[in-house]
Amino acid sequence: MTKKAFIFDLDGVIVDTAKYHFLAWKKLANSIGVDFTEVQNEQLKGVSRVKSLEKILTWGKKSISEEEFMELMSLKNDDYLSYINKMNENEILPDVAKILDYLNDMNQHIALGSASKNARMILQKVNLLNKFDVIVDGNDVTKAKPNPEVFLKAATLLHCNPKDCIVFEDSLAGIKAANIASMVSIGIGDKETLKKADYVFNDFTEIDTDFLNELIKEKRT
Ligand code: B16
Ligand code: MG
Repeated sequence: MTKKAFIFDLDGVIVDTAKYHFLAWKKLANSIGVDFTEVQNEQLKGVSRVKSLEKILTWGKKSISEEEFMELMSLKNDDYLSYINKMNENEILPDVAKILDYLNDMNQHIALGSASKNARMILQKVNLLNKFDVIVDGNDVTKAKPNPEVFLKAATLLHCNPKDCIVFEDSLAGIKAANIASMVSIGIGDKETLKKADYVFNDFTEIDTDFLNELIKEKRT
C-alpha cells in the first residue's frame, strides 16, 4: 500500500496560537488607530506576517513607510513571542498527540506545513518537534497560502504524490491551498467558514481511527 503523507498546519490545528496572533495584531492595530473584528481576523489566519499587516493597513486605510512597516512587524512579533515563550505541552490541542502517535504507529509520513516563521520554536516549546518527518514553514516558502507552495514542498521532500497527501487546516486560505494542490483537505474548525474542505471537524476529538484508516487505504486517481 502507498504510504500517505499527513500534513499538519500549526497555528489553530496543533496549538491554539491563533488566539495569540489575534491579541498581538489587535494591540498593534489599536496602537496605530486601527481596529478590526473577529470576523476580519479569519482573513489573517494562515497568511504570512507581511500579508497580515498589509490587510490591517488596508482595513484602516493607512499608508506607512517601508521602515515603519518593518518596525510594526517586529513589534507584533515581539509581543507574539511573549505569549509563545510561556507555552508548554498543555497547550497541544485535544487528541493531536494521540493522532500523531497513531499515524506514526501506522507507518505514515508526518509533515508540518505552516506559514509561521516561528513554527520550529513553537513545536520545541510543546515538545512535538521529533514527531515530524519533514517541516516546511514560513522560512522555506516565498508564496503565502492560498498558494500551495508550502504543502507541495512537503510532498516533494517526502517523495509523495500530492494525491497521496492529506492536509489538516484551520484556515480558509490553507484549505484553498490544499485543494489547489489536489490534496485531501480536512478543515479543523467552523463548518461554514471551512465549507470548501473535503471534510470538516470541530476538533481532533471527532476524528476516529476508522476515519484515519480509510484515508490511509483510499486510492485516489
Ligand atoms: P509568524 P499557520 C500562520 O500559521 C498563522 O495562521 C497566521 O495567522 C500567521 O500570520 C502566520 O502563520 C505567520 O506567522 O508571524 O509566526 O511567522 O496557521 O500556517 O501554521
Ligand atoms: Mg492555521
